[in-house]
This record gives sequence, C-alpha cells and structure tokens, in this order.
Amino acid sequence: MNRIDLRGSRRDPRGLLPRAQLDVAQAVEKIRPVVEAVRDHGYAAIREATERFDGVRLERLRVPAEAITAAEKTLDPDVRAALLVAIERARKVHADQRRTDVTTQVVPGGTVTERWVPVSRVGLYVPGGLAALASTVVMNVVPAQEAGVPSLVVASPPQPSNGGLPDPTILGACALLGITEVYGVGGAQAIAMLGYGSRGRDAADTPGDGFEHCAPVDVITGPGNIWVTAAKRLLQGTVGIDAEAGPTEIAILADDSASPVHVAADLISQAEHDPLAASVLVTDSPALADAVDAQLVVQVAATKHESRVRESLAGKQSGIVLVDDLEQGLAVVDDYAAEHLEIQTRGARELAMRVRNAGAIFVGAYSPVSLGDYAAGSNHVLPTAGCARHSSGLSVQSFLRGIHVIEYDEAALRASAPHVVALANAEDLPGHGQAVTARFSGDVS
Ligand code: HSO
Ligand code: ZN
Repeated sequence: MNRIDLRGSRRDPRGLLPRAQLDVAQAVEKIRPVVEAVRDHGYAAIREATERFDGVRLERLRVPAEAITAAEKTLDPDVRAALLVAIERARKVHADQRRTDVTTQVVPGGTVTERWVPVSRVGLYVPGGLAALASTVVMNVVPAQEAGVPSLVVASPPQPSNGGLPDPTILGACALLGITEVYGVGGAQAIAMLGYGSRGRDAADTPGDGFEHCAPVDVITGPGNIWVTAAKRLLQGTVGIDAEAGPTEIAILADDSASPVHVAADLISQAEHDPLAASVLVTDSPALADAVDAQLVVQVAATKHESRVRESLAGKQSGIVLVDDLEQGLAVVDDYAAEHLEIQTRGARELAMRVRNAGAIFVGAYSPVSLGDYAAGSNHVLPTAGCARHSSGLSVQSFLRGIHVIEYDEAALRASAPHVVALANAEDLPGHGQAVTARFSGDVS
C-alpha cells in the first residue's frame, strides 16, 4: 500500500488521502428526461425505460405476493437463520432509538410539546445484480419499522435470470421483514416511480382498473449506482432522500498490540466492495506497518475478488499512514472522518471515546467492521466521503419528524405580548404584533 510518513512533521493531514469524486451533476442531466417521462407518463415511461436499460419487458410493476412467499421458502437455511439474527439484533438497537414526546412548560400557561411523528410512506431502493445485498434490506427497513412508518415499499431491478422478478434473496429478506409491497423496477425510473407514483400526470397513459400502481412515497432511502444517486438528487425536495453514499471506507488506528493478520483481513474486507473503496491504516508502529504489508501479500493472493481488492488497496485513496504517537493518529483519523473506524490499540475504549468524526467506531480486537455490516445490531448505512463530520448513519430518527405543538393560554399570551410587539416592530412587521394585540382589544400597548 501507499505509505505516508507523517513522523516528525506537522503536516496538515487534510487531503492526504484523496477521495473518489463521482460526477453526479453530469449524470443528473442524462437521467432528467427519464425522470420527467415517469413523472408525466407513469407506467408507460417506466416500461419503456426498463426495456431500454434492463432489457426486460414489464407486464406489471408489483411483485405478486406468492413470489415473495416462495422466495422466503427457497432461502438457504443458514442465510435465513443469519438474516433472522441480523433482524433481531438490529431491532433491539433501533427500538432503543425511539423518541418520546416532550412537553416543556415555557412560562405559566404556555407549553411547547415536541411530537415525534413518523413519515407516512417510505420507498427503499435495493440495487440488483452484483450489488444485491440482502443485509442492506435489513438495515433500511428495520429503522423505518421501528420509527413506526405505516407504509413501506421496496423497489429492486427486475432480473432476467429470475423471470423478470427482483433478486430472490432480496425478496426472501423482504418476506422475513414482513414487506409485502415490492416493485420489480430499477435505476432512475424506479426512483422516479417512488417519488411521483406510477400513474403519471397524463391519465390517458395509465392502465386502468385492476392494475397495481405504486403510490408516491414521502422518503426514499437505499444505495444505488450513479444513475440512482442522480435520480435521488433530482427528486430531492419532492421527497426526502437519505445521504448520497460514496465508495465504502475503513480506517484502522492501531498500535503494536494489534494483530497484523486481523488488520490485513479487515482492510481487505472493505476493499472487496469496490475498486474505489478506501482502506487506510494509521499506526505509530513501523513494525506493524511492515507486518501488515507482508500479510496483505499473502491474504490478497488468496482472496476471491483479488483484482478488485488489489485495485482498491493500491489506489491513491488507500494507504498506511505512519504517525509519531496515537495522539497524532487520533488527529489524522478525526480529520479523515471515515465511514468505519476501527481502534485496535491498548486502551482502545478510552481512545474511541475521544474520536469526534466517524460514521461508526469499532472497538478492540473482536469488533471488526464486517460484524457491523451484518450482525452487530448497528446500522451499516453510514456517511462516506467525510460526511461523518456533519451527518450520522441511518437510524429511527431518519424517518421521524419533530413537530412543535404550541399552546399558550390567555394570560400567558398577554404576558408575552410586549416581547412579540417589540421584535415585530424591530423587523418592521407590525402586523405580527397586531395579531397578538388584537386579542386584547387594545389594552396592551
Ligand atoms: N460495508 C458496506 C455494507 C455491506 N457490507 C453490506 C456487506 N454488505 C457499507 O457500510
Ligand atoms: Zn461491507
């Protein structure tokens, strides 16, 4: 791997490891006509785009209930059992994220209540083909369910290999989660369908009675390729959108107590996702750095997706950073704000508590990122590309709105009137003040 030696230097760590830049803005212009066609013509445009991009002729949008049930039955038993464990653990963690309404007595007779209300309908996009990740269904659906979202739908590309239905493992995961509304549509046209619904503005194009249309959702979440990301960007404002996910990242802060075998395996585990994935080791131990490099030679040669992993580890977004001590290491990882940060040092827990920027932190020798990807109970939809500086991963909170409910009685409003009037006049908006004073028939100046 690239080696960056920061020892004895006060070099600013910012920008040491350049992140992959995707040109989403350009992709937005390419998919704009598809999204607008779906908005205007609904199903007719979805069909046309699906034939053009996926080579599948659609006869319906919605996956029949029997196909979802059948997919659950054909799940490999070990995969089924593991999905159930993943779901149960994620439920435990996300159930604890639920929020309770809080009423604050601001003044005698005047209260503000914050009511937490789930959005009504959520659309989860699940990519198909190589990127069909059943665990991602769990990580998106569980927080929405625990938030209390009443209507949840999944869209996933039709697979010619599965008779034009979405990937069977995705369907099986939906069944285990109790999702019954699934659409076999992918790409930008799926995002547009979720955002605008499948009826289209032009009623003449719309199939009539008995056709199972997709109604528009309020929030769209889930990963996807650049076209999906571009369509989500275009739909933003019409619906709520989760963060744009870039290539995955792992940073490991380690000292000489870490096992080079574990460190190398963990770096490979995320490099396996994508040639653009970033794997970064930050250490104060040159001996560990050398031992990890040696381990990588052995482990990369034996890994299944060798060429992808090689490309990712050799990329300029990946590398080993040598620091004088763990204090400097902490500054480097904080600046980098990794999607996943492992701490494999003595006193790892204390160090982890001091980290300010990371999507998720994995503490000690027995908490690898891949545990979190599937079965720790934590969420694996996390901020990439440095967004951990300002954002969090997917959670129950992502599907809730906090609504302030304000209730003052007459005496409380009367006592507040001078303050409203003063500020209203200062902003030259006297009508605001009058809306209060009008209630007291001129007895407030
Ligand atoms: N590491 C990915 C999530 C994932 N890994 C799904 C395997 N399956 C992004 O956090
Ligand atoms: Zn992963």
